[in-house]
Amino acid sequence: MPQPYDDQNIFAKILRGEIPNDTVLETDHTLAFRDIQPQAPVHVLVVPKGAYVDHADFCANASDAEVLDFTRASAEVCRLTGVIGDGFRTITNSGDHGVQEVPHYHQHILGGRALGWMLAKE
Ligand code: DGP
Repeated sequence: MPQPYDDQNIFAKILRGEIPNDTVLETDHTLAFRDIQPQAPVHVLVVPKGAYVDHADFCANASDAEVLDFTRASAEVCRLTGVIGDGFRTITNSGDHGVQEVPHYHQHILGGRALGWMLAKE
């Protein structure tokens, strides 16, 4: 059973302008801003403005316009931050195993250095 959307989550507050952010790009349906705890020289969060809890919620319930806008915004963030040439990684965490901390769907874009293996080898 998917959890209900919590409009007090930190990204909802950022989207409402209640908390400042370092914006990289804003479009009709998407806001992209720098992560407060960057794990690489470039670490940007791409966030739909709509109230979607996680990847499954966004993919199932966002409109075509929102999905297209999000996808194009993500690509534009890569271009604006200059990571395309050397490469980058996109990550979406979901649920307990994915360790999603903020319950508003988002994509991480990481780059600016060699990022190593996708997952730590055990
Ligand atoms: P995740 O585990 O995928 O839900 O990652 C959430 C990310 O959100 C994490 O890298 C830290 C970032 N974050 C948390 N609070 C804030 C905030 O207030 N501002 C910004 N810019 N990023 C935040």
